[in-house]
Amino acid sequence: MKHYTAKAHTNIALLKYWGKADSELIIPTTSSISLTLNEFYTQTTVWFDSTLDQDRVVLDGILLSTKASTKVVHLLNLVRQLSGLTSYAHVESHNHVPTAAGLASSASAFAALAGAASRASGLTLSRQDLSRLARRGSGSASRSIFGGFAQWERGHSDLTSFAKPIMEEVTWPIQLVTVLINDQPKKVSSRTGMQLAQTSAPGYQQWVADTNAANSAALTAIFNQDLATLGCLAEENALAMHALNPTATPPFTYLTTQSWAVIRLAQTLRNNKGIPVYATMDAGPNVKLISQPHDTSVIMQALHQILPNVQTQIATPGPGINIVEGDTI
Ligand code: 2P0
Repeated sequence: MKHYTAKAHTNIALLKYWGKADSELIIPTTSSISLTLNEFYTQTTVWFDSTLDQDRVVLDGILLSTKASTKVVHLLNLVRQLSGLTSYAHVESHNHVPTAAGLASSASAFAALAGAASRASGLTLSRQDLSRLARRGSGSASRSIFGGFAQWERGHSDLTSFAKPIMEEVTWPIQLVTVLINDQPKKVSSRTGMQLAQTSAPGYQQWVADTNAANSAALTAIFNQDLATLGCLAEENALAMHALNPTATPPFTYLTTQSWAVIRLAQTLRNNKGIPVYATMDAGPNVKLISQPHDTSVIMQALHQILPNVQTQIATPGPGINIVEGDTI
């Protein structure tokens, strides 16, 4: 059967998804807002093959075990249900989200898989339906269908929970400086972490209410190209999310002493030098600094003063998913 290849970029949430109203369908408790990044992406080719007796998933040249491919097979099963196809599939995926970039690849991976697998099965889904399908692989993947700023509306059912574009062409200067914090603590997966926070952190419902309320303010800030308001909303939301985790049972945290030093640095650069730089953090210790390209050298200088050998990666707004027939894009 025909081969299809999809390229999807990863995204960073400015207002976070941290908990599920329905864990089977991956319906979130909050609407979230993200920025898709140009520099980091996954490229995936899928073709169905009636001679296979199971799905065959190759990631960066390595054939995955049945256990390691569980989430991929789950998404392929949904594609088979939707298309009526019964064959198994070949999946060949290349991640251009280096572990060293400190960014999660599940958003780009499941968006690319949903795109390539749906087209290879004969389906031609709208971007909205593609977002719904990607969501079933990993929640944040719903947002990687779109470029630039996107909003995942939490909705209340499989049909109503999907991402939509806010501003796909970002013409104002915004970048993300990822600060790589190396002394990574023992890892709690985001799936486990969000479940622990949701089921046992006393302030969880307040965080949900605040995040949902912040969505409309963030939309206005994006339309107004207002980095200061957007950055403050993002930093507040990330800090509040990370404040839940140590109050969960059992308590946990993703942030280290070095993460806190970088968060404080952003606050100091703002308060003492008037530089618009705002921190956001996901399910790990790395801090991402939302900032303007214009301020890169001041930020780097300040960073290297507190963490002399720290590594950084700069990312800018990127495009939505691209799907083509064949093996390359
Ligand atoms: C986000 N994160 O909004 C949040 C902020 C991490 C912190 O989405 O369980 O891999 O597969 O739906 O999408 C990471 O969680 O979780 C995530 P699942 P996912 O980007």
